[in-house]
Amino acid sequence: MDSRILEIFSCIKQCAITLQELLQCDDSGYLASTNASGDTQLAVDVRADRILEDALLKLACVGGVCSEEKSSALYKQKVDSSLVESTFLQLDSSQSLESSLLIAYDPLDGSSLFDSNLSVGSIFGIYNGAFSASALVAAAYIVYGPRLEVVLACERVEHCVYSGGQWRSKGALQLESKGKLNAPGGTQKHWSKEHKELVESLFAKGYRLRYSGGMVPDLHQILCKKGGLFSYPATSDAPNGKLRKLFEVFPFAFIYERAGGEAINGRERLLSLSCDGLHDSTPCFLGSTEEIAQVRAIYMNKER
Ligand code: AHM
Ligand code: MG
Repeated sequence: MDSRILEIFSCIKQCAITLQELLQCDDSGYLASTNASGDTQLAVDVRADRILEDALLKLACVGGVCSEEKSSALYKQKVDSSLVESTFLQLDSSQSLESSLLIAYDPLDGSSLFDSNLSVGSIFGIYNGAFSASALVAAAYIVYGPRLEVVLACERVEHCVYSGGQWRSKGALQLESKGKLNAPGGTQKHWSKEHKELVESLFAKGYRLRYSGGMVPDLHQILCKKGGLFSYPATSDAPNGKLRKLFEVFPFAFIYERAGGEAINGRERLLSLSCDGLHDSTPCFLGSTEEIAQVRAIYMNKER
């Protein structure tokens, strides 16, 4: 594996320990501020964002970062790989470096679950030179649950658990062609007729509802149980879905494809989609191949 990606994975594992400690605090309060998507920020969202920004930008191989909590990307100047923070430039989001890895991350996904002590996560997409799906070369996520876990995807999808002060590999995660779990996101009264048909057809086939409201634990559960479907569709109140391409959807699409599954927007492969803005969102369906075939059958039939 590319040594730069190994270095980033190692940094993510180190940050996971720090962030897990941060989450032990009892501060589930909201701030007065909102992020670029208009979500009210928690104090822990902002603190997690800074911890990751500081750690990732210290790596010489990282040329820039952007996050769900930032309105624009932060790029290093091209001239020097040992930059200190004061020499970072904040540039327009359309600018990118040619030869450095860029990281898009969601520092604390599902943070609205934090006050009720449900699992939350962090998500990372590692992009080569530009924030676009075709430049995605690796992805990772952290799950803060009863255990601290990370999943790292490059050629394969490695599942690691923090135990006894050490990271241990639990081997590769691989999906079977069909599962039993159904995790349908979005407000039901805003679902389309096709989406209701899809969800009902899965339940009629015996699928079980497994939806926590946190995409990291929901998608992690499907991976660990080897199959199923996670969906966050277009809805009447959010025609482009809710989940953001760079920080959430593309990294998980990469992970699911590497694990033998598929990831589409209803018709097209998610990793073939363009991305015009840092905070663009898309409808998304991620799962094992049989469930994705059912999504295609229903959604593509709609267009005939
Ligand atoms: P966030 O990044 O603001 O936390 O929002 C993303 C989360 C996902 O983890 C989850 O799948 C989705 O929002 C849940 O949304 P909903 O409550 O509409 O089902
Ligand atoms: Mg998120």
